[in-house]
Amino acid sequence: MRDRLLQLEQAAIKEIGFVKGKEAVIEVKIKYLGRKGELASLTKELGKLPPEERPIIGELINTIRGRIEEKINSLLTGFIHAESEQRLKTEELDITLPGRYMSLGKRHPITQVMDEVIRIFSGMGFTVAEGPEVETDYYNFEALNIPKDHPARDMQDTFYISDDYLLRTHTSPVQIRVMQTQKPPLRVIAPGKVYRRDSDVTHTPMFHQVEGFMVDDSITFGDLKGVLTSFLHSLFREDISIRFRPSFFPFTEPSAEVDIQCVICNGTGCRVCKGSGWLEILGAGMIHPMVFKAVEYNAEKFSGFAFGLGIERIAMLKFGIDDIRLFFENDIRFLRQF
Ligand code: FA5
Repeated sequence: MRDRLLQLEQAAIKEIGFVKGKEAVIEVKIKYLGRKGELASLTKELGKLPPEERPIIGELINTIRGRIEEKINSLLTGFIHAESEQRLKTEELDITLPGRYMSLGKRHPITQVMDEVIRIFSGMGFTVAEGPEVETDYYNFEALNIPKDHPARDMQDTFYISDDYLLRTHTSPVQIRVMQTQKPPLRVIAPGKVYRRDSDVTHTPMFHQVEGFMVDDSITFGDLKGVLTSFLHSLFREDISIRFRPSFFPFTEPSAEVDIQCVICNGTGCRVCKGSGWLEILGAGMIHPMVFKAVEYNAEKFSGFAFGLGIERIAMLKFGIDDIRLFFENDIRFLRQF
């Protein structure tokens, strides 16, 4: 048995000496050391030996297995190393090749302007409130001093869902919702989507407004002008041309609209400003006593101003866009510019 084991070792070592590649080494390993290999079949014969010889031969088998294994493993490591050296030499990395372009998403220009507006008002101490886009007739009109037969309902072409429910036409209903639940002093903005049956170069059926209002015991029209002027100076630039124009809203008295000089034509007149040289961006005024009555505020004690600005119009002026509908066509070539 001892001789046969030593012969097996010699044969294995001789064979290992001739192998030329990784696969061949693995084959030799399986042939001699595998579960059904030659060493395993000799091991099976251990049981036929006299008991006193078994541990001696058993130990010899282990030693031979160790020696063959050591030779095979060192050969295998050599082949693996040589193979990787070879790959390093042939597979060169060309670091001058251009990388794969990963295009990064960007915030939509309307979101950018919205975030900027919220940032500026937050800096002036305004908090943010939200309200539902599907509103009741009461919040969108009645509580804002626009009863059912009021001609002002025609100012905002409404998408009705039923007699009582509609898509809000402005963010002003949020004024009512906030004043019903909070007491003055209040300094609140309410950003969101609004809907009207409207479509041309300066009107879209869905657009964004930011409502703002301030209520305390001695708020004046001067505060309204001061807050809005300082907001517009931060949003555009200090020397932007602004004008306050008298207007009418049933929920404010007195009321005004604010225009900004048209940047598309520099005030000379174009299709965007309809030849006027100005673009209207917001409506505003002192909160009407009837609105205070609807939310059970004492109009003798409190006064306040409110405004509602159109985000798309501001974005048109900021980025020099001459058709509001471009913001919603989702043409990637247009959106990539911002
Ligand atoms: C209102 O919606 C009033 N709720 C604003 C207000 C609030 C007045 C608080 C007084 C007190 P108006 O309908 O003018 O007002 O709209 C406000 C702004 O929204 C406009 O100045 C304009 O910038 C923008 N806007 C109006 N209609 C559209 C439209 N279809 N598409 C895009 N922007 C619009």
